Amino acid sequence: MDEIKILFAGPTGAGKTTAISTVSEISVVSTEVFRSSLDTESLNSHSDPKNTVTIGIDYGEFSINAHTRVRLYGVPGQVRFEFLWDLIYQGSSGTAILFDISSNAYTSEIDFFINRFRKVLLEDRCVIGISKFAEIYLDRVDELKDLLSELKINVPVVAVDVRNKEDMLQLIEMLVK
Ligand SMILES: Nc1nc2c(ncn2[C@@H]2O[C@H](COP(=O)(O)OP(=O)(O)OP(=O)(O)O)[C@@H](O)[C@H]2O)c(=O)[nH]1
Ligand SMILES: [Mg+2]
Repeated sequence: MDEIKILFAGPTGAGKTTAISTVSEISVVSTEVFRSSLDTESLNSHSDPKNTVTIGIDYGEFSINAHTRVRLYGVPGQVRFEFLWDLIYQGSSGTAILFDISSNAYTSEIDFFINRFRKVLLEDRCVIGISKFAEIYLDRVDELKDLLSELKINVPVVAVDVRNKEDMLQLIEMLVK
């Protein structure tokens, strides 16, 4: 059995935990807690913040075909857990970075995460997933694409509904083919 490790990264509220739960064939191991006073990021960036945030890692898995098992790891988006990102990245063969395009902090989130993962984006197999897309945000997609081309990063950018299994399988397939 082949094994492929995929990392999900991106800011809090982008949909990493949801994405992994959507495709996993096992009950997802996750470390969700109710938001605390330490969590200022989702309060600042989301007009309607979700109730829970990940403080450890999410883990799920599924078979992409008879002989390949995909192992999915999600890291917490809050920067106070940044030390986990490089740790969990080790040994992964693909990285998906998700952004909530409706976030109030969208510009600073793309700027921070694209620069933080610049080396990975330049050298590894990656895809950028845009969650909560709507046409009113088309300018924000251009903003992301401009940032990527400025940094000479050439990775696919796709709109996904992290709650939709087909969408998530398509995104993951871009990383395993
Ligand atoms: N209404 C709506 N909700 C969405 C959409 N996409 C994602 N969501 C919701 O957005 C939230 C995303 O939360 P999580 O999956 O916990 O985000 P996360 O990236 O794991 O966040 P951290 O663990 O804090 O880093 C979930 O409540 C989703 O149901 C969408 O298109 N529409
Ligand atoms: Mg999470």
